Amino acid sequence: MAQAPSTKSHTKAPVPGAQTLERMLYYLKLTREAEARIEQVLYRQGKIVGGVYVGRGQEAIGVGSAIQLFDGDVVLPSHRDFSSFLIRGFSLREIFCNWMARSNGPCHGRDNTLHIGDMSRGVIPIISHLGDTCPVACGVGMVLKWRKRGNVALVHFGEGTSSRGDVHEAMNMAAVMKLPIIFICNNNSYAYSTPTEKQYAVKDLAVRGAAYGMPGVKVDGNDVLAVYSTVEKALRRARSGDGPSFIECKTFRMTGHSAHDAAEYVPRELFAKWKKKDPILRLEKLLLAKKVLNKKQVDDVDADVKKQVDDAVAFAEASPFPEGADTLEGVYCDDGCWWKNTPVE
Ligand SMILES: Cc1ncc(C[n+]2csc(CCOP(=O)(O)OP(=O)(O)O)c2C)c(N)n1
Repeated sequence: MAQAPSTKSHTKAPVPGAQTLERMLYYLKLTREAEARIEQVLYRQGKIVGGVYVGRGQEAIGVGSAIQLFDGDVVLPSHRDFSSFLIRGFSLREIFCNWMARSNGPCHGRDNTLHIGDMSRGVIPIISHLGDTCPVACGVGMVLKWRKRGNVALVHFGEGTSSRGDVHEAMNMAAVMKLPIIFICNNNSYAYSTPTEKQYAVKDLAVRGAAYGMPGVKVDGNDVLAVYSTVEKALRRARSGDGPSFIECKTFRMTGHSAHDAAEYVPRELFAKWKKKDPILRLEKLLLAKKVLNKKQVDDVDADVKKQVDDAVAFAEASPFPEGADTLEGVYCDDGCWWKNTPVE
């Protein structure tokens, strides 16, 4: 990843070039294929440790935002933002080892799913207590502001999470302190089995931005280019020192809440309606129409993605589980603890 450029130099959101468009399609497809393998194959084979939450149908949000981050920026993903991990440099091998609780995974089998993070890659691990990531984003935002390098924190959460008190407190604090944070609400229409109309009384959550004193924008979360340009504007604002933004990405959860949930409470016609707006097919169609890629190149991406997922699964399956005693190592902090020995910049 490159350094953050001067941010006051351009006022219009740039259209992504061919290389970025190709990378977007690649990460969309890689995310979809990897999650499908986890949810529809490995979970059913009993090889996944713990629950499985995927972001099928909402991949454009993570891709359209993380793809434009720089060195030193920080992302705080939600449980459905697989792509943020890939784009920030986690390998599929690491990720699959974590889902399968193998000792080669970042958690060495001590935690599972996407509960992984790495400050050197600018990723804060998912926090299970929904909403808690937003105050943490404020802490990150304060450090980034003090460092004065034009970096931002980008935090993802669902519309259900957006009703939690700590999210409101964090957004208020970020606005007052002009912290460089982008609050991205992945509004996928259901919080577990609760539809939006049973959860909040406004039509669009985006209106809340103004209530905190920050821009609030709604965007089609299934259109990766719309997400890209909306996030780009918010990034530019944050990098310039003008403070946070709130972006509501409208999308749909094309699965149950998790792999054990058949989502029988969701009317079937909603799936049919949103399938027509599939973010991957939309971008693929556009790139073919604009001749950014031809059919053979798209097929090559599909084959490459499948090969990479096959490789990661094989690697994880061949990796050992941790030894019993290892599972406690590094869980409690002692004098060798990394943060006690890390000088504060
Ligand atoms: C504080 C808290 N309450 C409840 C849960 C259990 N839980 C996990 S995901 C989820 C649904 C959250 O909905 P939303 O924020 O809209 O995100 P989505 O799962 O739709 O992406 C719930 C209730 C939790 N992890 N933390």
